[in-house]
Amino acid sequence: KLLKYLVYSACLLGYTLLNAQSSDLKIIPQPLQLETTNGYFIIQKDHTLALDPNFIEAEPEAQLLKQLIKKETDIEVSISKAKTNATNGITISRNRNIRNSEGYKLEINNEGIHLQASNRAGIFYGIQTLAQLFPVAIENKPNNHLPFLSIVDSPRFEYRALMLDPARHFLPVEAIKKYIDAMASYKFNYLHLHLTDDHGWRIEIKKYPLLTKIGSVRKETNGNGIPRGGFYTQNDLKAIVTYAKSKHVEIIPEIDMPGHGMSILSAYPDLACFPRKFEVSTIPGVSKELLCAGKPEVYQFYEDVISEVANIFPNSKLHLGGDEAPLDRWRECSHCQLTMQKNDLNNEEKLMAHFFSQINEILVKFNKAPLLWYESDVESYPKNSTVFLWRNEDPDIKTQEIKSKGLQMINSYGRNTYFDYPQSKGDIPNVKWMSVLNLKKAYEFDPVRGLAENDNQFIKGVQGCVWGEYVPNIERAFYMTYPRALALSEKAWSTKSNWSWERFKKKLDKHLIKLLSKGVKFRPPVELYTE
Ligand code: TNX
Repeated sequence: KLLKYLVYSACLLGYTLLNAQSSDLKIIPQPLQLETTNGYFIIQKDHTLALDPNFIEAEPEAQLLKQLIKKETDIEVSISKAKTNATNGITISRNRNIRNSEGYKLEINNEGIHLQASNRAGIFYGIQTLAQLFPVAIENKPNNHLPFLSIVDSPRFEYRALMLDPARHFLPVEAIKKYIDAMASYKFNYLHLHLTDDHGWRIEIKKYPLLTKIGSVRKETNGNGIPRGGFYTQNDLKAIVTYAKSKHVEIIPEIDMPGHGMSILSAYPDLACFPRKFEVSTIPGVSKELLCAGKPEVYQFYEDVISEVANIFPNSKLHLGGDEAPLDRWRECSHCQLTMQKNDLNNEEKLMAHFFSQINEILVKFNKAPLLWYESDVESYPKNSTVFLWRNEDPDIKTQEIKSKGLQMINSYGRNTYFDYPQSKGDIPNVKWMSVLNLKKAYEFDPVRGLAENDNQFIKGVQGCVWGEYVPNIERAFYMTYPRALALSEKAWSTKSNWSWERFKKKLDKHLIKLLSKGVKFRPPVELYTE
């Protein structure tokens, strides 16, 4: 395995040296506007970093920039917050004319490095761009020389997400933080955590201690020899939220309902339509067991859970899952039939719509809007829902369906964004049903599916999903995420006119080396270097 890795690295290095002449700046995602001129600004010991006194809240970003410069050049610049007219050196200033709250301007000229934004997030993203301008060792350039340029940049989409699945395989807090570090440098701003599933319940809920006591533990391993189990305390999750915020990433928790709930039923079997002994699932697949839409205690359970979840995650979004919930049990159950009669519903699909409208009433109390995996057989979703396109069915038909229902959409179309799928044949032994999703296919993704600008406003963004059935640890999660997430970042942030597979390929080498230097082990995209 090591040998294979060394061979890959050697290919990479060879390719890099061949490309070292390229004057491309290799920024991923590609900025909106980028102009370059000849020359370099040289960072020197006596330079200061002047932070606009009207922009004092950007002090954490100023510190970040100071650390970046120290790491890349070993030069320690001092931060000054006094009003100054100095233009020589490094400046961070507020520019309220930059309308997009994540947008920024970055100028590097013979006077210095000048970064402007209207909000902290913009400064943060400007710094991420700047970080990519420092050379990697094999480029053989002095590390304190930054090329003259002018960048005006802002994101194409407001929602740019990756998803991890610690429900299938638990991932420790430190692992999640490391994941956040890497994604933030590519301007992703949401991390969706799939916290509950058949295979494990991962959030401490004080009112229902058995959820973690029983529901987070698996009886057996899944053939990989690694015992399954683990959960986050509420303080763990709060620490993740705070950490993510410092990187301008918002955590979206998912409580998957009414299906994918074997871990709940193993702890509280009375929440099923037909209580019996249930067990936390050990093999991948879709279960027929749902929480019972006809039992009032189910809604009480969700209200209690959501109230604790709302206290941990302050943001306004809660993912309710809603995927893969076969209706068999509801069809057979007298509680459900009664509920249907009482509410004048004539089929179980309407009961599903009723279920989500009940849950949405709870959400309203806690000031949350629902996110859901889109299923066309669900009669309707609450009006304020944002749904995720995901199934490998005709995506254009689904997109139109979502549009006609007046819902907002996130594009996480499986064949382009499911990073649990293999990057080459045989990458996931014994799993035949997943299609191969290589880097090129990830780059072919069109989030708005060719719709015209005036027709695609309901599409709010994109998400790459690293489902966890075959992802036992964070190393594997990184291997599956990169470099495909670099392709996705360009689809999430850059406008269509700035997409170019040929240029992306040329930019890649520098990023792979940067990722390695951060300890992120990706899958080498060998097919690019051998074809
Ligand atoms: C479908 S996508 C699922 C997940 C699996 C994934 C595997 C979705 C909403 N549900 O439960 O992990 O496929 O690719």
